[in-house]
Parts: sequence; C-alpha cells; structure tokens
Amino acid sequence: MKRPESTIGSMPISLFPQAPVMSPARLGEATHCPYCALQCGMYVNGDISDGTLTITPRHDIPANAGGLLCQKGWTAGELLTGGARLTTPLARAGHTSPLSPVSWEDALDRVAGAVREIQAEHGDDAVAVFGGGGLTNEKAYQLGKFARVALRTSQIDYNGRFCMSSAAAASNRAFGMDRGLPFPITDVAGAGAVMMVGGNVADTMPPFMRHLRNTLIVVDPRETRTARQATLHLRVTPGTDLALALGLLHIAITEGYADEDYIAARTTGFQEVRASVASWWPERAERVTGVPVAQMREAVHLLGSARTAMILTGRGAEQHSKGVDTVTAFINLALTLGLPGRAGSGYGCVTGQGNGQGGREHGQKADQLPGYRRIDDPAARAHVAGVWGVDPDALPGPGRSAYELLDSLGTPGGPRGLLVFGSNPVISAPRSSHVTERLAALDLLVVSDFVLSETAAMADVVLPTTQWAEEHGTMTNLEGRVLLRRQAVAPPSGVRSDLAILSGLAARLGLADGFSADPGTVFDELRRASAGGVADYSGITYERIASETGVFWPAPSEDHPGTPRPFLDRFATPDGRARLVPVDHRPVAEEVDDHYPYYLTTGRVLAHYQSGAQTRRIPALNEAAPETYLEIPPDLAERLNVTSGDMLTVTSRRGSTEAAARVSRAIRHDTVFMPFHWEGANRLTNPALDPVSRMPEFKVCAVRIERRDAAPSGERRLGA
Ligand SMILES: Nc1nc2c(c(=O)[nH]1)N[C@H]1C(S)=C(S)[C@@H](COP(=O)(O)OP(=O)(O)OC[C@H]3O[C@@H](n4cnc5c(=O)[nH]c(N)nc54)[C@H](O)[C@@H]3O)O[C@H]1N2
Ligand SMILES: Nc1nc2c(c(=O)[nH]1)N[C@H]1C(S)=C(S)[C@@H](COP(=O)(O)OP(=O)(O)OC[C@H]3O[C@@H](n4cnc5c(=O)[nH]c(N)nc54)[C@H](O)[C@@H]3O)O[C@H]1N2
Ligand code: SF4
Ligand SMILES: [Mo]
Repeated sequence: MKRPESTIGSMPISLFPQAPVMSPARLGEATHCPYCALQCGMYVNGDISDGTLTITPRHDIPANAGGLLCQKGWTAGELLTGGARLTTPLARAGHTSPLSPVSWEDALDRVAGAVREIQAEHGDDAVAVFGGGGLTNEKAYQLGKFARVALRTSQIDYNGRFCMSSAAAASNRAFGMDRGLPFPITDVAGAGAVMMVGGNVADTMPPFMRHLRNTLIVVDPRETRTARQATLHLRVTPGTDLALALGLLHIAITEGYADEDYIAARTTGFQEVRASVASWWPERAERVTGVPVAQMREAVHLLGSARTAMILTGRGAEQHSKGVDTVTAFINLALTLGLPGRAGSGYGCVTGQGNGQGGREHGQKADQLPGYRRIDDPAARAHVAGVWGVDPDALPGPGRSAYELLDSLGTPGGPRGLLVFGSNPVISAPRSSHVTERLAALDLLVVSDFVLSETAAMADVVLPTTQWAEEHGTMTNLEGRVLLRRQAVAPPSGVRSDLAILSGLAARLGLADGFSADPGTVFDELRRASAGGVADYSGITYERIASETGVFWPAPSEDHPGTPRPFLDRFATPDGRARLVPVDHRPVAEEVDDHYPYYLTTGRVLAHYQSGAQTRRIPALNEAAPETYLEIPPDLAERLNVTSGDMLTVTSRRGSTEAAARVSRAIRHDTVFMPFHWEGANRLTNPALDPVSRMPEFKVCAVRIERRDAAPSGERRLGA
C-alpha cells in the first residue's frame, strides 16, 4: 500500500527565537505527544530558554513505530512558550468587567468563596464540573473525587461524552468491557482485512496508516485520504451506517460466512439477531444507504474470506442519535464472522483524545466511579468510599450527561457555577450559540487552561495551568496501554498544575487531606480505588510502565503481566459469552427537506486539534490550515454559481455561519462537510441525543447553502 503523502516522515522542528527566559530544562526526556489517542512517543530535548528545544520521535512505542509523528506532534513544543501562554491567574472585578491579573491566593479564595455561597443558597448540585479526555489519569481521577467529595455534587461530566461514548456503551453491552482496541495496535497490521467505518485516520492519526497494511475497506460519505488508500470505499449516506451494517449482516448470513462453531461456543443472542436482519435485503439496504449491493457483497466477501479480519469504528459511525445501535450492529457483524476474541481479529473503537481511554475509566463521567465502576452499584460505592475515607451514603448519585448539563446551566434547578478542566465547549459543543448563552447565565464560571480558549475568555476566574511536557502523569492510549508522560521541561513561573489547583481549592473547602498535588501519590490512590474494578490498574506502577513500554489494563497485581488481548478466552460478561443484540435502523434526527436540502457532516483536518484552542495558536499549523471551509459537491457549486474560495452562508434550524467554498468531487452529491476546529460548525449542529450514550448527532443535520452575497431567502429552493 502506498504511504500517505507528506503527512508523515521526518521534518525538523522549528526553534523559538523569541522564547522567554525560563529555568533550565532537563535534557532528552522520553515522553508522549500532547494530542491524540495514538500518544506517539517523543523525546523532548534541549532548553526552552536558549531556543534549543527540539522534539524527536521515539522508536520504542509501537503506536508510532518507525519513529513517525504528524505535523501536530512535530510542532507541539511551540505552546510551551510564546505569547499565547497564560502565566498568571485572571479574574473580573464584576461580572461584566474585563479579566485582569490577580494573585493565586486571591483567585483560589474567590473560587472557593463563590462555590460556598452558591451551594449555601442553592444546594450542592448547584456547582458543576466539566472535564476532558485530554487530562491524565491522575487528573481525571482527582477531578471526579473532587466533585463527589469536596463539592459533594452529582453534576460532573466531560467531553468524552461527545467523543466515543456510543462505542463505549455498545462494547459494554456486547463484551461487558469497553477497552477501545481490545488488542495491541500491532495486531491491526497483521489483519488480512480491515473495515474502517467512519474513521479518517490518515488525517486524524497519520502514523496509524502504517498499521493498515492489507485489504482496507472504508465506509465514509467522503473520499478521504484514508478512503483513497482503500481497496474498497463504501460512500454511505450520512446517518445510514446502521442500515448498512444490517444489510452486510444479511449478506454474511445468507451467503454462508457465519462462523457457526464460534457463534455456538462464544456468543448468545444470534437467533434473535438473525431473525431481525431477515428483512434487510441488500436491495433495501442499498435504497437507504446509497451503497450499491455489489459493493456490499464485495465488502462481506473481503472480510469473510480473510484469514484474520477487523472491524473498526470512528466518530463517523458513532456521533449519531443512534450511535450505540449502529456500533452494536457492526459488533453483531463481527461476532457473526467470528472475529472478536480471536488472535489477530476483532472489533475495536478508534478512541480519539490523548487520554480518551483512561479519561473514561476513573470517574469524571456522570455515572461512574474509578476502575470503570458504576456509581449506582452499592458494592462499587462501598469500595471507593472506603478508599476515600467517606461514608458511601455521602457519595452523590449519577448526574446529567455533558450536553444536558451544559443545557441546564443557569436554568431553574440547574447548576449556577461551573468549573471546566480540559475542554472548550464554546467551540466544540453542539448548538454552540445556545451553550454559550447558558455559560453566560452562570453566576460563576471557572476555567483551568494554559491558553485563553474561547471558554476561558468567558470565565469569571481563569487558572493558568501546566501542560504535558511540564508535568508527570499517565495516559492510557487507544490500545488500553497505560503510558507514562514524563516531565521534560520546567513550567514557567506563575502556573500551577491542575492537581495543585484542586488541592488548593479542596483545602479552602475544608479538606486539607486527600487531595495531593503529587501525581505519583494520586496514581497510587487511583490504583487502590480501581482495584477489583473492570479497569483494574492496581498492578501498574510508574516503574513498570517505564521498564515495560507501557502496561495493558487490567493488571490486578504487580506480578500480573497486564492484558493485551482481554477476550481471547472469555468475554467480560457474567457468562463469558459476547452478546448479540438485535437493533433496527431508524432515520436521522433531522431529515433534509425543501428548506434545508443538504446533509451537513462535520469532522477534522490534519493540522488542527479539536476546538483548535491549542493548534490555532501554532503558526506552522495555522499556515497549513488558516481558516474554516465548506466542502461542497460540484453540482451544488454550479447551481450556486460559485468556485472554491467564494464565501457561502450555511444555515440550519439552530443558526447560521459563513465559510469559503471548497468544491470537491470527493463528497457525496447530497452532503457538505465542515471542520469543527473553528467557531461556526457547531452553531449549525443538532443536539439530538442517543438515548443510551447521550451522544449528540454531530455527524448529520440538515442545512441550506447560499452565496454570501445572494439576497437572503428563507423560501428559495436550492436543493438536490
Ligand atoms: N488532526 C486531528 N486529529 C485528531 C483530532 C483532531 O481534532 N484533529 N481529534 C482526535 C479525536 S478526539 C478524535 S475523536 C479522533 C476522531 O477521528 P475520526 O473518527 O477519524 O475523525 P472525524 O473527522 O471526526 O470523522 C471521521 C470521518 O467520518 C466521516 N463521516 C461523517 N458522517 C458519517 C456517517 O454518517 N457515516 C460514516 N460512516 N462516516 C461519516 C467523515 O467524513 C470523516 O471523514 O481524532 C483524533 N485525532
Ligand atoms: N461538530 C463537531 N463537534 C465536535 C466533534 C465533531 O466531530 N464535530 N467532535 C467531538 C469530540 S470527538 C471531542 S473529543 C470534542 C473535543 O472538544 P473540546 O473538549 O473542546 O477539546 P479541546 O479543544 O481538546 O479542548 C481542550 C481544552 O483544554 C485545554 N487543555 C488541554 N490539556 C489540558 C490539561 O491537562 N488541563 C487543563 N486544565 N486544560 C487542558 C486546551 O488548551 C483546550 O482549551 O469535540 C466534540 N465536538
Ligand atoms: S498522530 Fe496523534 S499522537 Fe501522534 S504526533 Fe500526531 S497528534 Fe501526536
Ligand atoms: Mo474525540
């Protein structure tokens, strides 16, 4: 297979001539990239103060074996210094006054004072916490504990709800455990055939392409860089992957690809699922999905006849109001083909954020306690309360999910104070203008960040924090491999770590103990809190991680080798069998019509990360991708009489935004695409939620497109 052009390979990192004077850096620490779930290994060498800081790839980390980094990784050092960095706490004299510098004592006193006031008047749940999947395990754990013990609030959730929560729920349902890839990433390279459903790893995790060596089937409405490398590309209509999976399963069963011995030995529920797909004739699936029957047959044949095969899902399949059922349908297909729990084969979710895996295990999720325990399970509450030294009855119950939490801010009965650690919802939440209004209605908004993100810019108090290369902590990558991110440089004076911030706030709220600022101490407590849980970290130590190049959880004791492939002998369900669960297709939450005739889908570009808070502040990345755009099919461009670069107005039922046209044959005739790294895309998106995962429908809503200079017309039909 051809390598993707120019996205990987070696590139010298630029130096920082205008770097401020800082304390001398330590040399050549082995650490990991600040961004995505691949957690590529890198060395940070040299000294910020004399501009000699360099980043070079490590060769010992399998995810980026061969020493690959993407452009974001190469340039990651630039935010350690430079003008974008926050180095002093900021606060407002009054709600409408500008942010101005204050001392740490003053900032933390204000936050604790306001929290006390709000809780005294409105109750403990009136203060909420919003976390992030980029936080280290130590921070995610401590944030959950801080919410439940120091704030005594049930109102905590995090941006992972917007990320892989649908796949997590589907994996829990089918396998009794959600470990994104339940096998090492190197297994992917050995698989004879891989089907990637709604993932564009050539742009989102370029070194992942090295692990896609054999037959590749891509399911995506767009001909992405990943799709261009594929043997077969299924150009599905947005929001119809569930019907596609049902059609594929129908074909697999009727054409003799079902692995009957495996189904009998390792699964339950096959008969019900077989009955449920009986009416999903390939022709019916073609009508719903737009994918030709011949291509569906070809896909099943490629997967079914390969010696080893994998089905992987990305956000394209998952970020829908039926994301859980869609992933379930692909897991049903994988189980019917006999893939999960077999060496070299399987189903996996390609987790996205740096600590997207670990961040969903240790208690920053509304319904969860450390070790991937459920907060409504009495035994789990008793165990964790024991580690925390509190009464189990004092632990709050489950709170609102991410969007529901944001939607409730400042409403009667909703939280009046919010603490944000590691997210920028002003840009990244669905129906963002509404979310911004809710944030503005708060009595207290506190943001911990190292840059003045759009959310931080709205805050009453901004707490400047340390970042990746300035602190120790563990990250669990997309394989479930727990890695050690080592401190490589000294932080600028004036910033504090998130752990130190939580420690300072807890002390002011009357808890002098139990909130250490030392990552090693917090990790040891996390190990005890996770012991006996699904995600058991009790046998993992910093020393082991360093000497073993990461440890796969579960690792229930220090002499346990860790678990690279947890399902080889049995699944994590009570009877050890995987469950096939019948699911049916349903339409998207918002169908196209005469007024809103195009499907809008959203996603990522190579050069920017998430809300762009970090990468839009890095000159080389901004040069590579300076502004947002709307990818449109040629026939729409013709109808609007526009060419690439002309400005368009895009309107959905929730709002309107402008973007330059990018005319492309790579997109379906009924679909347009906008990246969400800039303000705009999420003004349009639909917060319809999946009933199980509470995942918003980021990947499809109905829009109308006009030339910006055209007369506004609510009624005019521009449709396909
Ligand atoms: N450069 C970059 N890399 C990143 C990130 C980033 O922001 N920038 N973020 C990280 C994070 S947190 C995540 S979650 C991952 C996400 O990684 P991916 O899942 O690869 O990224 P997306 O671009 O969100 O979506 C993937 C594809 O889904 C397609 N798609 C849209 N709608 C549908 C649909 O209805 N069905 C199907 N089958 N496909 C559809 C889109 O066209 C897109 O090409 O990336 C990680 N890596
Ligand atoms: N339309 C649309 N919207 C989407 C998506 C989509 O595909 N389409 N994808 C969704 C997905 S998958 C995700 S994951 C979300 C992500 O969206 P966000 O949650 O907004 O993610 P980031 O931009 O990574 O925000 C992280 C913020 O925290 C800061 N930060 C980073 N590390 C730390 C730390 O250790 N401590 C502290 N205190 N701050 C830190 C960063 O500077 C940044 O401001 O967006 C979702 N939104
Ligand atoms: S692929 Fe992900 S982890 Fe690797 S360098 Fe790029 S952003 Fe960093
Ligand atoms: Mo994500």
